[in-house]
Amino acid sequence: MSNSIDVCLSPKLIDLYDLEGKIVVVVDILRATSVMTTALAHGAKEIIPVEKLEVAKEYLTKEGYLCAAERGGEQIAGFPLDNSPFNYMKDNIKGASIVITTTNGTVAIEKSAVADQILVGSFLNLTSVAEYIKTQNKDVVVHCAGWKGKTNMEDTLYAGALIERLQSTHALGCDTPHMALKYWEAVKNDLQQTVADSAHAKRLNKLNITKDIRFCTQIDEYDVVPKMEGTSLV
Ligand code: 3SL
Repeated sequence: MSNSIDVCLSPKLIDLYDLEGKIVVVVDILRATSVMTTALAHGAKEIIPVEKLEVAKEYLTKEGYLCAAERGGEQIAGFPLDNSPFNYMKDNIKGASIVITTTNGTVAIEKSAVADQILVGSFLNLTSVAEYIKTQNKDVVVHCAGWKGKTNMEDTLYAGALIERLQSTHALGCDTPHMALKYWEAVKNDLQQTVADSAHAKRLNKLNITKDIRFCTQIDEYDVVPKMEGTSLV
């Protein structure tokens, strides 16, 4: 096995990882990377992820962009789109250039900039991302977006699920990939309930956002492999 896979559990830890020459798979199961996967699967032309709200606001007055902004789970006033995957399946998504800023997911994408390739992963496109990686002969770092610098269950579980699919081609780096894999193996048969019990699911429940949680834990709903090309995911 000549390639390796490692897991960074939070954007606050990403400076500890050498990303140069590697594939970084950014994951924010609830909900940013599940939304991005859904939008591209429903025909979006591109997604422009931006970390800063002020930068996203600049696109509001530019022609040809559909803008989305979320902080703390809630839609930011003045932006036409929120961060629910169900709003990225509609007719207006087809062919759209979507600009999106979210609490954690877009932060993790920007902090992965030096990687050779940045992919967006979710349970919705789990196997497609794994199969793509197998064609690349590159080391991989799974970059979990977490929540405001803290680790979360659902992104760690995704890392474990991806490692399960890549363990025949990628050696496990330090302890984190082993931890993620063991955690995934322990709960994978009860994924929906496990994620439903997570801190962010509880936060979303308080905002009456419930059906998104179940949707984002579906495996292999789509076959897209979102990849950064310049400033856009395509
Ligand atoms: O943190 C993020 O990037 C968002 O996905 C959070 S939320 O699911 O929209 O609350």
